Parts: sequence; C-alpha cells; structure tokens
Amino acid sequence: MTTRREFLTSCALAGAALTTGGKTVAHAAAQQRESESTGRPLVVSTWSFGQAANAAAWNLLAPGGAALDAVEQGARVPESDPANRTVGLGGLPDRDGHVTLDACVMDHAGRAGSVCFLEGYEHPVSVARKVMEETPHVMLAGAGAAQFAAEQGFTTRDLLTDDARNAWNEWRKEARYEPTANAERHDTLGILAVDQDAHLAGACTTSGMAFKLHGRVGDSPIIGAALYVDGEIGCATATGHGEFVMRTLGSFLVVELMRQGRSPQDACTEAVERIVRSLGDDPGETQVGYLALDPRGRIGAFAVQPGFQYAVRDGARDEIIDAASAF
Ligand code: SD4
Repeated sequence: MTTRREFLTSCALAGAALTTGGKTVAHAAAQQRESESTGRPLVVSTWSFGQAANAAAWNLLAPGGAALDAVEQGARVPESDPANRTVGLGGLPDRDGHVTLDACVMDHAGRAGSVCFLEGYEHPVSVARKVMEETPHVMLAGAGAAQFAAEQGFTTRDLLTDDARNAWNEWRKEARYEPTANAERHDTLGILAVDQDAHLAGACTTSGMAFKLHGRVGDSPIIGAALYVDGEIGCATATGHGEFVMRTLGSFLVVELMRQGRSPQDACTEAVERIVRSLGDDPGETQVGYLALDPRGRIGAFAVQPGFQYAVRDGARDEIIDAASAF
C-alpha cells in the first residue's frame, strides 16, 4: 500500500507542469531543473501575477543589484495594481469595508520588518522595510504602523477601489460571514530572490482574506509563518489559508527542513504534509502553497491542492510553473 508520504513524494517528483508562452506541458524536466540549479541571480514569486513582480525585481538583479531591493521593488508592483484584488490598492476589504494590509521583509542577515492591519498606505512592503531599518522592532500594527508610515514620509491613499467596493456590496447581500478559502480570494504575493553575491531576501504582501473579520491578521506579516530567510540555508514563503500556515509556522519549518538536508522541493512537500494531516482525506476549500529557494538557486514548491502557480525569472527563464499538490 502506498503511504501518504510516498504519495506526496511521488507527486512532488512527477506532478510539476511548466507553462511557457501560454502553453502548459507535462514536464518531468521541471524537477530536474530544480536540482540542477540555474545559478544566480534568480527571483521566484507566488502565482502567475508574480511574473510582473519578477520583472521589476529582475531589473535590479540583472545588473548586480541587491536581493533585498529587488524583492521590495517586485512586491510594490501588485501593491499598485488596482486590478489585483488581493494585494494593496484594489484589495478586497474586510467584513466592515476596510482594506487592511499585511506585509513583511527579511534579508540574508536575518533582519526582519513587518506591518499588519495597516490601513491607507499603498506600499506596506516599503513600510515594513522601514520598520526593519529604522526601528529596533520587527513588527508594527494598525494605527501605530500608520503613524510610523506617516512619520517616515509615506502618503495616505484611499485603497478601496470602486470595483472592490462593489464586490463587497455584493458579498454583503448574502448577509452571512463565511471566511472560507476561496482560491480566487487567496493570492498573496510572496517573492524570494538570490542575488549575484548569493545573498537571499524575501518579501510578502497581501490584503489578506477577503471579507475577513475586522482586525483579523493572517500569516503574511508573521516572520516564520509566511516568510523566513536564513542567509546560509535558504528562504521560503507561503500563500493561501493563513490560519493553517500560522498554526504550523510553515516557512520557518521549510527552512529548518532544508537545514536538515532536505531539498527545497522536499521541504515544501513535508510542510504541506503537516497541514494535510490535519485535514484528513478531504481538504475542502483549504489551500496553502509553499515556495522555497536556496542560495544555489534551487527552487521548491508544493501545495495542498492543484491551482498553485509560481513564476521564475533568471538569466534563461521567464516562466510560470504549476506546482505539484497533495490532492
Ligand atoms: C492570508 N495568506 O491573509 C493570506 C491570504 C493569501 O493567497 O495568501 N492569499 O491568510
């Protein structure tokens, strides 16, 4: 009989597919590329919209720029995109109509900065970087984070677009609070980069679960949950149903597994397996995806269920890849 572990491992080895130029092909070579290492620099991001973030990051990485600058610039792209309903401007609001943002950054030296429950600022990732660089703290929340952003010279902006307000009004007609994991509503940007000097950095930014309770904070700004970077070992980021990631401290887990010798792919698979164990045989709508990168440029990705994609950009590739999944 095949154990769940054997099943997951075989999925990880056989299940990846690669999308290039709009075509998705069954693809054994995807995994091989991961183990071959493509060298540096390299940037990976969650979801297909990560490709635009990667492009901005690549503009810095290609001429020898720093990974930290690259991930920040990459994260700012979806933050400014009003058509993106899950990050920054245009993000869907909480139950009470507030767009509340979570973001964090971390670099190869173990420095970290984070903001959560931030309202009225388009670029939480940049505020998070300021927390990291300008304060002795790691995380600022809510009104305090907004006060700090103002003090740092960030300008306020109404982030609730007409489109997002309309979606919220539609949702309110249902008159019920059901924070289920809808794949469409789960699209945090996690971005990881390794630069020419083999320095790693990562960032994560989101408007969180759509129509969440006011005050709800997800995994995305939690160092160790949706983002973790160890300059020697590797880095990981998470997307999906944040509560599952928070309960398992997923990104820290992925990096610690890599420290124990697991490949980025195997580490992501094991971290998903911890979640899958709590789900039994039916994941329902629960989705979590992990993405990991090591200093050699090896990539891993795995999700609870199909649909999780990630974007890769390096000197030879600009691609979107379908991650393997447990179900
Ligand atoms: C959250 N993890 O707030 C975020 C949502 C998400 O892809 O990742 N969407 O739980």
